[in-house]
Amino acid sequence: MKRNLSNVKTLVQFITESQKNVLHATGELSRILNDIAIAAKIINREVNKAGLLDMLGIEGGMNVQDEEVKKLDVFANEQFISALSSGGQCCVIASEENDDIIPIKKSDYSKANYVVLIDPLDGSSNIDVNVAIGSIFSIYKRVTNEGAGQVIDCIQPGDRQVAAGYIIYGSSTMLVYTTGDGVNGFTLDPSIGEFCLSHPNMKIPEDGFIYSVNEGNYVEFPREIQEYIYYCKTPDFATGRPYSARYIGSMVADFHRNLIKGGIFMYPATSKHPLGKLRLMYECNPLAFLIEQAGGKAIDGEGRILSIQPDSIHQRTGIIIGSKNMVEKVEAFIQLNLGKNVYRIK
Ligand code: AHM
Ligand code: MG
Repeated sequence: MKRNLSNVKTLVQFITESQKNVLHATGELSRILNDIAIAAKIINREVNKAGLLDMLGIEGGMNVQDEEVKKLDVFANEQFISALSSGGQCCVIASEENDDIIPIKKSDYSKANYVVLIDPLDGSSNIDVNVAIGSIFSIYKRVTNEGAGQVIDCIQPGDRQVAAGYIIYGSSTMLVYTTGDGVNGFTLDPSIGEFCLSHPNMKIPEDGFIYSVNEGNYVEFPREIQEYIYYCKTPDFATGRPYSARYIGSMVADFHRNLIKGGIFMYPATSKHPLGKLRLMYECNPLAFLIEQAGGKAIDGEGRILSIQPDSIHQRTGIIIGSKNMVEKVEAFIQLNLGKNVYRIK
């Protein structure tokens, strides 16, 4: 069936209309979201032709055109930094790819009220096998008053995010985001080069039938996670068990599937990663904001992800995120094991 273009709402139109509903909106956040979308389209183009252009090579090598090869994650990082630096709304960027914060030095800071944290290309081990990967972003208001942003602007608890989202480069490319008023998904229409509203007001089913975890780490998991995994596999007609196991190894892709179908994603602390593997500021907080806005839950094993007070930009955490009733079931297993001398999630 042919789509009637008059019924299509682009991301730019949606952002502009949403801004009109916010009293005293200045357009600064809208500009940042639009800049992120532009960077995402450029990254999408390179992701799509990665195999053709030898973009998979080692950074610093040469491609067939004798151009310097940049790995895609380095390329994606540069695109986001460049897009966010040029607008004048962002006072500092923190990226999973950079050890230190990236303060934005502009002569006019009057509108640089925002802080953006990015995981430019998550799941990058999946690039060279043509499996879905993603970019994740998280936006805060600055806490310092003026000048270039500082670390303190970046290490705010997740519940202070003003917007968050991700781009998934999959069988189609989607941008999904929230500004704290629900979650909306936009699919990139390559024929017009625009993200178009395709998944309005996304809600995760309260119950799900999919669990996503790297079960290869099973013996290293805390007792409660082992017990929950056993529960997932145990047949029970009333609750639809056994559940299906699905694990891509790209958090954005696992999250996106679970958001649409219902499910739970877990990356608990292990003996190899005693503080968890995934990054609080770049991966867990933004996805936790999205899941709560979609009606789900995200915990670290002791409490809500969004309530964690971070102490460094690259902090790691365990995470259990997804359908409300599934996460609450894990919480029940945690309660059962409280006080027992077992290896804890945190
Ligand atoms: P990355 O930021 O280096 O790409 O690592 C994060 C990724 C997540 O996307 C994914 O969920 C996880 O690492 C997979 O890790 P593992 O291979 O240990 O299961
Ligand atoms: Mg990552």
